[in-house]
Amino acid sequence: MFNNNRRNIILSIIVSLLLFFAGCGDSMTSSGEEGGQSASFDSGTIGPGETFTYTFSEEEVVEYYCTIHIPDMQGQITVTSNAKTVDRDTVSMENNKFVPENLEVAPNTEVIWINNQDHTHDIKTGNPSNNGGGDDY
Ligand SMILES: [Cu+2]
Repeated sequence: MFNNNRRNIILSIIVSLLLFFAGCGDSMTSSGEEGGQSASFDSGTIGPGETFTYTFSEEEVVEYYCTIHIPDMQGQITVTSNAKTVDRDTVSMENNKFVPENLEVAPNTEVIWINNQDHTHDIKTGNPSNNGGGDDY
């Protein structure tokens, strides 16, 4: 009986992980773009004053949005070797916007998002308008 309990817990963890990875694969294939974005992340909840960082390695345009405040809160990171090389660059979250909305960085730049508001945000790669045909939920 004890073993059964434990097995159920392990099973539910495995199922959760599978669902998580299935969700990732789905959002990548449903982007519909040639090659898609190689950068892919989901920050989870970012509370007031909290930050999220991600280092972009490949030259590409990465679209992202806040799942709580779509469609208003969207941004993109343009990774290009034409951009000035800095170790780290910053995007501020204020007035339910990403500022700047389009940030140009050189490859291997660490971008840090700072939540400067008194409520939570999150950051997820992709474009919500591309999810129309998806069946994520
Ligand atoms: Cu938000």
